[in-house]
Amino acid sequence: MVINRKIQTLDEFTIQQMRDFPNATGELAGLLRDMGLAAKRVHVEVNKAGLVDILGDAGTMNVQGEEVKKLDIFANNQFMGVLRHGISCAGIGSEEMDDIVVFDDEISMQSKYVCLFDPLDGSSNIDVNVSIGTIFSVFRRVSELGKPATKEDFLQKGIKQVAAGYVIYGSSTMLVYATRRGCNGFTLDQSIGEFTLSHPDIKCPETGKIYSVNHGNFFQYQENVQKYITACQQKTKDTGGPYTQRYIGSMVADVHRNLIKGGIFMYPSTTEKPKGKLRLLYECNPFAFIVEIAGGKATDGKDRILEIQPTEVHQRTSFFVGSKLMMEEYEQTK
Ligand code: AHM
Repeated sequence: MVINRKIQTLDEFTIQQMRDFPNATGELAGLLRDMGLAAKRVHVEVNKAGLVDILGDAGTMNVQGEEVKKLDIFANNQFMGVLRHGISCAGIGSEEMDDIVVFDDEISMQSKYVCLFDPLDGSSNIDVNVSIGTIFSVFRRVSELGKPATKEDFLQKGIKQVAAGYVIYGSSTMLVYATRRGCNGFTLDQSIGEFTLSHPDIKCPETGKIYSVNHGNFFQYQENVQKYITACQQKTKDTGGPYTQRYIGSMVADVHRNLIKGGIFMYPSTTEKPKGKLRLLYECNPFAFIVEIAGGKATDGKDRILEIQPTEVHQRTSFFVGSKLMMEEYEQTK
């Protein structure tokens, strides 16, 4: 049998990266491995979602007599479970839970990281077989090791993230994560059950032709946003266009596509949602970090997302993210 030595798994990659740092403890590599493990379990479940009639609806018993959980609850339990039982995480914050959860066993209290996540983003797409995802953000604790994590560990500016990533459950399942050293993508090779490096050193193209926004809200957006969207529609060959509108309604899928192909994603505030819809800590911060590391930009329409001082775990913000030149074009629209 010929073994393809070019294949590098997520574990091999993170361990190799760690070797460059003589003082590294391996905790971050462990945390990323844990996230990969939970992602694989969610992948299996997401791929069964269409069989819900056979396996049972949420809240009922499936054919094995097990209670069927809603996919987002299932995903939350998986990510929380691996982090609780791992050795790298002192606590979590999740879209699915009102408050942070602090792991107060002896081992977890020695861990230097906390993690925030949206276990299953794009919930409106779960039942219709459209790509959904998981988003996560990792901070180094500011509280004392050996003691329980505190809210301050979670309410740090996005710029302080040590790592951030997402998993897209799409035509294939991919895990993408960024640290200050770069952004890399791993595709799940189902034949060996491992995430393998498929998109090394991802760079967001400086510009692109895709804009992603919910057009249904057009008349609720502020004037400069309406003007920018109109300008996108008016692009011709002579002005760098024509642009294409692509909006799935799963941010993970929309931003992933624009990260790879070049584009801009916008979820502006609306008259109905003046603070925006998306969550700063586990939706916008991680994507802002990933896209900036890949060379793009992210703002709330005015200020850099990563500089916002959070005041609550479930805080919302308007969100603009994507290719550098497209973001600058938006910023210049008055
Ligand atoms: P969710 O937390 O209910 O999944 O909502 C988050 C999702 C994002 O993935 C997506 O970009 C946005 O909501 C779509 O919202 P809308 O349907 O208002 O355009």
